[in-house]
Amino acid sequence: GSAAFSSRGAFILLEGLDRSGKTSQCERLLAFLTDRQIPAEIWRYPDRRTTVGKMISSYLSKKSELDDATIHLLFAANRWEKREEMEARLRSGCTLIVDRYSFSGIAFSAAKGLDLDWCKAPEVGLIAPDAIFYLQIPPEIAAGRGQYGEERYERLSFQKLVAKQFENLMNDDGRWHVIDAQKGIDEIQRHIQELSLPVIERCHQGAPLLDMR
Ligand code: FDM
Repeated sequence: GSAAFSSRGAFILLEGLDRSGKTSQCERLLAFLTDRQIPAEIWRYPDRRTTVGKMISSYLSKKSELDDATIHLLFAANRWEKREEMEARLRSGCTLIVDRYSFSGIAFSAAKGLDLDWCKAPEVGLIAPDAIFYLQIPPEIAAGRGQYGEERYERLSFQKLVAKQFENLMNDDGRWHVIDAQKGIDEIQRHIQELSLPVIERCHQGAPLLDMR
């Protein structure tokens, strides 16, 4: 489309377990949009490049220990520190394809047993996605896609708990799309593209930015 710049870009989020294929789907969606002259870029959380992100990265690679509440708040802070820039990018007309966000934050911490409402609280007021694609895959199948690495959380027993939390977070407000991540990579991508284009169009037409609540 050529009506691309009239208003803001869309915030398109991909969520799912490790090995669900989020990252390749983000890359393909970027290539697709770029081809169609739709300005877009990929963002991923955690953003390990910031000071907070470096603390998170050190925790994930088990180079440091933090209690569950503290790491939860650091992940949230890592989104807050990028909030202004995110808003500016969206308002400039750029669509953001985001690889993990608040729902990973909530699901991973709640899977450890932290109170769900407490987990949600620091996310309130962040920018909310316009569409969420949940790449759904049975944890056993994801685990079978290759050896987990050495990072924290890369254990089947824990991934099962995270999956339960994700399913619990989904709702029918129209933004959530459950995608069968066991389908072929091209089929999944076509599905994501078809669902994304009308959302991007709506945002270009001036649909207001949403807040996490
Ligand atoms: N993760 C990610 C969280 O626990 N909370 C968060 O807020 C976010 C964004 O960190 F295991 C977890 C999810 C995953 C790890 O790994 C980050 P990747 O490979 O960078 O997605």
